[in-house]
Order: sequence, then structure tokens, then C-alpha cells
Amino acid sequence: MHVPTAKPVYVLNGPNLNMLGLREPSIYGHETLADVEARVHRHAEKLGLRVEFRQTNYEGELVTWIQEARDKACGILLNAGALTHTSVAVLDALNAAELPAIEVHLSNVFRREAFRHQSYVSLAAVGVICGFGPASYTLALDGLASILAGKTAGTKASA
Ligand code: DHK
Repeated sequence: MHVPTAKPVYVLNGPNLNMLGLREPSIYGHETLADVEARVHRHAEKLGLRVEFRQTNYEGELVTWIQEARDKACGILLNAGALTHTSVAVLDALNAAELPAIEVHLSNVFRREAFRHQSYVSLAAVGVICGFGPASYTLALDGLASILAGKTAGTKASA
């Protein structure tokens, strides 16, 4: 699939994802965030998409980037880290962005602690990909590309 679009996909990462590779490798794997970013760029190129890839440890900065995406992006892939489970502000920003958003996690959050089963991000996301390690990001990009090409009727994309 090739989806030419003028605007990039914003791939946004929240707290502690800068620690990938060092952080609990039995859960999050050995790839660094730079490795994941390179993987995402390679895959995006095949899909004809451009990517703006960022990470922050700050909730407010993540909210600001989601607000920015409203005008500057064609869609959002979001691994909000722990903010997934706590942040109404991130949820509100996603709803305000009015863009197709896909929730991403490296780990299968449903095999983990009960507090990770709750997601505010899910309330605004077209779909969720979790449990595939770094491949969660490229699978999510495939899903977003399909939505942007009009081949998948995402709930938020059609809103
Ligand atoms: C990353 C985190 O930092 C956690 O707080 C989430 C997610 C899961 C992940 O699997 O990518 O609970």
C-alpha cells in the first residue's frame, strides 16, 4: 500500500520510553528507542508516509504535541507510556485533535498488572496494538495507512 499524504504521521512516545534497551528488557526488549525510530522510518517509507517521531517524559509536552498534530499531522501513533493509564489531559487532547489515532504498546498490557488494563487513550483511539515489541509500531503504522487510504473504516477517521 502506498499512501501519499502531504502531512507526516506523528509518532509520539511518553515517559520512560527513552529508557528502552536498558529498561526491564524482559518486558520491553533490547532495542533502543533510536532502533524503534529507525524501524518506523524504514516502514513508513515503504508505505509512502512521512513520520515525525518524538519522546517526552512530560505530560504537558505530550499534550502540546498532540495539539500541534491537529494542524500538522495526518494521524497519530501514540505510546503514552504510563500516562496511558492516568491522563485525562492526553485523552482530551486526542479528542480535540480530530485525527485518526492508534494506541501502541510494546508489551501486552493485558498480561500485566490490573492498573495497566485501563486506558484513557483507548477512549479516543481507532484501535490498539500491543504485545508485539517494536513490531507493534510498524503494525500500527500499517493500520493507520489502511485508514488513511480509506480501506479501513476507523471510528475516529470517519468522525
Ligand atoms: C510502556 C510503558 O511505559 C508502560 O507504562 C505501559 C507501555 C506499557 C508499553 O508496553 O509500551 O503500561
